[in-house]
Amino acid sequence: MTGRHVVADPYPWPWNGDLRPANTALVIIDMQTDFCGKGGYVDTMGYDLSLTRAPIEPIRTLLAAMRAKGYHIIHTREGHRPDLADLPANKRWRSQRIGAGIGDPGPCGRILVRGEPGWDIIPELAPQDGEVIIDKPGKGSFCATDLELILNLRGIRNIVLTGITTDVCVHTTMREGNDRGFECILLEDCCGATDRGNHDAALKMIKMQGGVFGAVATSADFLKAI
Ligand code: C5J
Repeated sequence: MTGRHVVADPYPWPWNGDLRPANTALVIIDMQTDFCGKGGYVDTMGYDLSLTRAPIEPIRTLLAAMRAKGYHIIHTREGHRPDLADLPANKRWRSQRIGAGIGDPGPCGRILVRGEPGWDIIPELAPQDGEVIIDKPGKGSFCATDLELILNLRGIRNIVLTGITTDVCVHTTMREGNDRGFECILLEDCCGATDRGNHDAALKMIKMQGGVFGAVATSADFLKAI
């Protein structure tokens, strides 16, 4: 086996050993107050914030190392236009049904609305000047965004997935990226879900069929490889 590989499950990643800063992006998904901060969307729904906050420190360490080595860094934010023109009625209805209406006022401003305090990326993982930020109205980062164009223009082939939540926006983005031919890896300690069982199930799904969506590793093994 030639090239550079991460010890990963179910195969040494990436498949072709071509792991370089120029062709690899760290994608940090939705590390926003709404998903891991007090008074945000996830907190309003009553889920355990310790689960979605768990990846903050591992991502911070990884981010510092990858910045230092010159890897592409991409952040995403889930959120909607203030006039809610990009919010599907059924998405709004479902959130209102459980008392966390997207677009409605909350302790961190209007829930999941662009420009509101809850929609901001948390200070610990704030983007630096020059890093790409993708604003997305959906769960997947490729849907109704320019992410694919940016990856292609930069010659990026490998995507390192981190962020929250493992089973929703991270998984959807991994599936979208994989279908587009990108080589994806999810770093398990750099992700979190609102339910531990869902986090574990999401990791298991990736590993089926020889790596149906890519591979899974720890950030420690990833850092060793780079
Ligand atoms: C959710 C996300 N769970 N960022 N969004 O609604 O995973």
